[in-house]
Amino acid sequence: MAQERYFRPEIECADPAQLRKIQDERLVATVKRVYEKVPAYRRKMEQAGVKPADIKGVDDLHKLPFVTKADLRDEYPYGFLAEPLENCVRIQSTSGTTGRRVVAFYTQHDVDMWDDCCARAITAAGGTKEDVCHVSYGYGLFTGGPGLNGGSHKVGCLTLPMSSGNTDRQIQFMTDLGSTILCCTPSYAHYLAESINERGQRDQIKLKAGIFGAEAWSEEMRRDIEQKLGLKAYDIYGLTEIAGPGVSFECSAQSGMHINEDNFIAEIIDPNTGEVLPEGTKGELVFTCINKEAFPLIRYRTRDICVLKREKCSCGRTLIKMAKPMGRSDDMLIIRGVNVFPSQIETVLMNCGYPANYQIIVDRGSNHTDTFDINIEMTPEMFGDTVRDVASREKELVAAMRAMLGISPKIHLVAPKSIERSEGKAVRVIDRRKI
Ligand code: DLL
Repeated sequence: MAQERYFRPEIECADPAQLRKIQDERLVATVKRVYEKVPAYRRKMEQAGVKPADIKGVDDLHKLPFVTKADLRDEYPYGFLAEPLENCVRIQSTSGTTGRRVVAFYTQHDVDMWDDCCARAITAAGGTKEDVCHVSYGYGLFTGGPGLNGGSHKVGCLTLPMSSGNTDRQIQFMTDLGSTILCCTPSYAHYLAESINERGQRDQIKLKAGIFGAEAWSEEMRRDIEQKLGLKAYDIYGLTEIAGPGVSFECSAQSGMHINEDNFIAEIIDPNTGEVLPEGTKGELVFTCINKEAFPLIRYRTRDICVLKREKCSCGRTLIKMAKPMGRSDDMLIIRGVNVFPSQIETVLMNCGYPANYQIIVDRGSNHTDTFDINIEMTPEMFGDTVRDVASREKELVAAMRAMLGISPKIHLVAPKSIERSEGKAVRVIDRRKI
C-alpha cells in the first residue's frame, strides 16, 4: 500500500477514539455555522428547543432535528445554502423523477473533499497512477460521472470520461486503450459484460476492477459480473444530497462499504419512530455532513434500509462499514399486504440461473386486489426450449419466489434482450397502482 497516493492510514486506519475526536470537533463547528447562517436550520432547531451550545459532540447528535427530502423540496433552491452563492463553484442535482429536483451546492473545498472520497474508493479497489479508469457513469447533473472523474484525476489514473451509452464506443475504447478499471452502474456493467461476451471480445479486455454503485444490487449479481468480465467488483455508495459517490466504498474484503467518517457521521434509526438504533440493527440510514461548506446537511434521512457494523477489517481500515443497502424504504413494494424488496427478487433469479434482465409489474386487478407479474429474460440457451420446458421453468420460479417472499407472482419468461436496457440506473419496477 506504500505507493498508493490516496490511502490515508492516519484517517482510514485511525483508532476509533481518535476519529471520534475529529467528528466531535467538526460537528460542533458545523452546527454552530448552520445555526448562524441558515434560517431554515435555525427555525428547525428553535422548534426542537436545541441551541448550538447543547451540541458538544457526537453523543448529542440525537438532539438535533432530522432533515428530509420534503424539507429540501420546500426550501428549493437556496433554503439550505450555508455559503454566499459567490463562493460556490458547482451544482449537482437529483433526477427529480419523483417530484421537484433537489439541487446541491459545492464550494471548491467541497469538490476537493468529494474528489478525495472518490480517490480513496479507487485506491481501495487497487487503483494507482498506472491505471486506465473508464468512467461510464452519466456526466452532467448526476454525480456519478463527475465524482469518479475527479477521484480518478487525483489518483493519477488515465481517465476516460466516457459517460453512459453508445455501447459500441465503450467497448472500442476499452479494448483500444486497455481500460483497467470500469466505473458504472452494476446493471450497465452487466449489459456491457453480455455484449463483450457475445462479440467474443472477452480476451481483448484488460479490466481488473469495477467500481459499481448508484443502485441496489445483489451478491449474486456481483459474482456474475466478476465472472463475465474477469474483474473484482467493488461496491460504492453515495447520494446527491450528501456528496455523490464516495460517501462509502468497498475494500478488498468485499464485505460492506467503509464510510468516510472524517467527513460524514452515520446513524441508523427506526424509520417509524426516529429512535436511534444500536449498531448491527437494520433501519434507515441517516447522514450528517461535518466537512462541507456550501450544503452541510445535518441528520439527513436517506430512506435507505441498511445495517452498520464496526469491526477490524482485513484491509486494515477501521472506518465503520455499512452493509449493502437492501433498497430504499420508498422502493419497498407492499403487494397484497406483504413487503417485497426488488433485491429479494434479484437474489432468487440469480440463484435459479437467470442472470439477465427482469422487470416487476404491479397493478390493481378488477377485483381491487394487487396483481404481481415478473417478466424475466431467458438466456439464449433456454430460448430453444420447448413450450413444456418453459412452463415447468415458470412453475419452479413461482415456487422459489413464494419461498422467498411469502406470495406468488405470475412469472413470464420472455425472449433474450426483450426488456429495455438502461444505461444508468435500471428501471426494475413499474407500479401502475400509483397512476
Ligand atoms: O446514485 C450517487 C452515486 C453515483 C453512487 C455513482 C454510487 C455511484 P443519487 O442519484 O442521488 O446518487 O441516488 C442516491 O441511490 O440513496 C440509494 O438509494 C441508491 N444507491 C446509491 N449507491 C448505492 C449502492 C447516486 N451502492 C440513492 N447500493 C441512494 C444500493 C445505492 N443503493
